[in-house]
Amino acid sequence: SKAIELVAAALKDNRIEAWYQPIVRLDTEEIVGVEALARLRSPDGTIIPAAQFHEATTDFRVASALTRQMIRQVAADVGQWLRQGIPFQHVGINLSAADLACSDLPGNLLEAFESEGVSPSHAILEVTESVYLGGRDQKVQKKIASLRDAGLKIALDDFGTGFASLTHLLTVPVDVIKIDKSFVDRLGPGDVGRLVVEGLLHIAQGLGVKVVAEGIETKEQAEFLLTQGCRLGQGYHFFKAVSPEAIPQLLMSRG
Ligand code: G
Ligand code: G
Ligand code: MN
Ligand code: NA
Repeated sequence: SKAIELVAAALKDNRIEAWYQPIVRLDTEEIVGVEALARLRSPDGTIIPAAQFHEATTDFRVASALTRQMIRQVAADVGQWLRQGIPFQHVGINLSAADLACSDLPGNLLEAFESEGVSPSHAILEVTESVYLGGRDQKVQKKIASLRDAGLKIALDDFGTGFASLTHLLTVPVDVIKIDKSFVDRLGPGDVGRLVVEGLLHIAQGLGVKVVAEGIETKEQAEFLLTQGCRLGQGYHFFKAVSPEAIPQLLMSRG
């Protein structure tokens, strides 16, 4: 497809970049982490968001190469920030189905981080249900276990949008749940989103799992989430993804 060719060409020419969206404490708006988001620089210099080439992650070869490039970039950026003395905590890295099914993760991630002198405990792997593929697969279970043994954390991304979200809480060791934007969009009185968020926060609290609400676009959403006990969030109300060059100053002033 067009997206696959676009990404394959960009990988070849080194035109895939990691940009970073801050994750904040909803009470103080302090930045507690960032999510790495792939951006494609087209030959004319324009930045293309992942939404426009996301389909490429269905091609296992291109998807593995994309993740490898993102991991290398993230490790290099975080290494630089830490050496500069920036108060850096966590970076979320989005995985594709290919990464747990067939690529050499965790090996390449641990290698990339080690070569930049970055502890893997700074990384949170964001896996969606489709990435996890049910979680009963022995190979996938073993990879997740060895990643966690190495100090990485696991976040369930787009939580609530799959067919078996709750089942995943039984089968995957989870450190963070990311509530999908589709629920955050529907927090009005009596809205289903509100009920889902309330229920999820209750479940997460019982499990001792952190919750991040995604796609927060208004002050009202942020305030409602906070009153419900959701402590962390991300979204355009706070920050869009920014280039790596913008991160040190953001973390120095808001970290
Ligand atoms: O950044 P944006 O809103 O355009 O992202 C659109 C989609 O692409 C989201 O589902 C996001 O999780 C996904 N995405 C962004 N960056 C990456 C990446 O580095 N790897 C993978 N596999 N998915 C990504
Ligand atoms: O699937 P995932 O949760 O990784 O997707 C994250 C994507 O959502 C990113 O590509 C990011 O650009 C986008 N995003 C982040 N915050 C907002 C927001 O407040 N509004 C909208 N529309 N998109 C957002
Ligand atoms: Mn994500
Ligand atoms: Na999401």
